[in-house]
Amino acid sequence: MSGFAVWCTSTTLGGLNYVNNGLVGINSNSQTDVQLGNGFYLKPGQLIFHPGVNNAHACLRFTVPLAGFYDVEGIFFSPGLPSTPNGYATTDVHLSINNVELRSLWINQNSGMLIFRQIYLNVGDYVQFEIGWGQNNNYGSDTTAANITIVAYS
Ligand SMILES: [Ca+2]
Repeated sequence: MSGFAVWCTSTTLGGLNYVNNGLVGINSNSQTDVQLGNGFYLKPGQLIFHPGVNNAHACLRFTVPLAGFYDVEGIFFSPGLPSTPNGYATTDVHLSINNVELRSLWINQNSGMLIFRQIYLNVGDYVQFEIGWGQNNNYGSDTTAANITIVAYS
């Protein structure tokens, strides 16, 4: 699948790293959609993450470069058509700052969002979105798209 960049840890219990520990991926094409079989359907620049077997959480982390007020917004949804395996992710998504969870939600064939406005953050704080395997306790077909926006007030 060309144009699809994947990040995962190099630690493995045996087998594929992205299966054991989850993954973060992005359609790195700026002009072209990426499609995998009848599953993923990712617009240019679309970010996704996927939990690992045994509920290993994949995470997206932003480390604060400058102290100040920020708006943090994340929108999450299944990246496939409803009739395809990746059209019904069953996951749990968590938002934390410095390992303190602020909010979480379930994704079950739907979409959800986490929004926090005007949060004061210090240099080096980290804002983290994590994904787990959801209510069905299975990581299969759990690819979840993430549209995350973090904006600083000047
Ligand atoms: Ca699941």
